[in-house]
Amino acid sequence: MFPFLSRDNQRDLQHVKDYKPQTDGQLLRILLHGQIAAGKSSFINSVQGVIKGRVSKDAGAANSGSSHTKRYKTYRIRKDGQNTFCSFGLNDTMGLECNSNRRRKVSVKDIKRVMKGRVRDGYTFNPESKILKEDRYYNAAPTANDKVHVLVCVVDASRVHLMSPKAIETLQDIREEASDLDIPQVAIFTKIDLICPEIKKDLRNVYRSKILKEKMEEFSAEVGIPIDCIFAVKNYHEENDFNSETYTLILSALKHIITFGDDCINMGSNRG
Ligand SMILES: Nc1nc2c(ncn2[C@@H]2O[C@H](COP(=O)(O)OP(=O)(O)O)[C@@H](O)[C@H]2O)c(=O)[nH]1
Ligand SMILES: [Mg+2]
Repeated sequence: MFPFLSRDNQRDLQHVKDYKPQTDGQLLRILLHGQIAAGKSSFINSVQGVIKGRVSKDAGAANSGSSHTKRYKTYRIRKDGQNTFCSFGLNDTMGLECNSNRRRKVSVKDIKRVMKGRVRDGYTFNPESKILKEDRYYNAAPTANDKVHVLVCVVDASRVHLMSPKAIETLQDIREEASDLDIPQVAIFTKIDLICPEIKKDLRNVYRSKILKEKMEEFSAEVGIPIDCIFAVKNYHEENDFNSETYTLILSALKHIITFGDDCINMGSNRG
């Protein structure tokens, strides 16, 4: 365990590790999407580091230099010293390309199928075509465990102002598809250390930063994700990046994501 953990951190960490959906054996599935290099793989690494209490890049998802996740994979996190896994899993999608209409549509369709649980682990995304029903990784009969329970849009805070109208439209489309499926949506702003010298100096300034607040408000208005569903993090990125502040932000974002996902699971089971 990291030596800097506060009592609150320890309590929240235990909460996240102990989390169990009401139904036995149910997995809470968190789906990350967003543009290439937004920090999706790094966020998975950060979450793994937070839970495991240590950082090791090779244990996680991000390999420096490779930003293109093509294969669909569920990342489960083993609880330390135990042979059990946390009750949530993270999935990463191939980074969205928003340069041409054709690609855009395919991405949205594939993400919709992923949300419905129709894509099995191991599927290699193809930007030229959506998954076919004949594909061996196509899941014709998804169970509650295959479906996505919370959708997380990962946003590079340092480049959010550069997003093209098409990119924004794609995010709106994905958000609407998720709404149709009753899947809650949140956003995570990464790389906040790059946008504001005050934040870089001290991450505790995150709540005081005007620059960050403006960026979040603008994104919220454009994409339609409420401001209180947007969380800021600085990912584990370089050695010694973990300290009390980075840790607290990541753990807090994870805790909220799990709460949203749990609501979705309960809603589904109530509906029968
Ligand atoms: N400074 C900083 N760099 C980050 C942060 N998150 C990710 N990165 C870097 O951004 C690059 C792309 O991240 P990656 O996780 O591979 O993006 P992905 O394509 O969305 O999976 C990598 O070089 C990361 O080290 C962050 O919070 N702060
Ligand atoms: Mg990646």
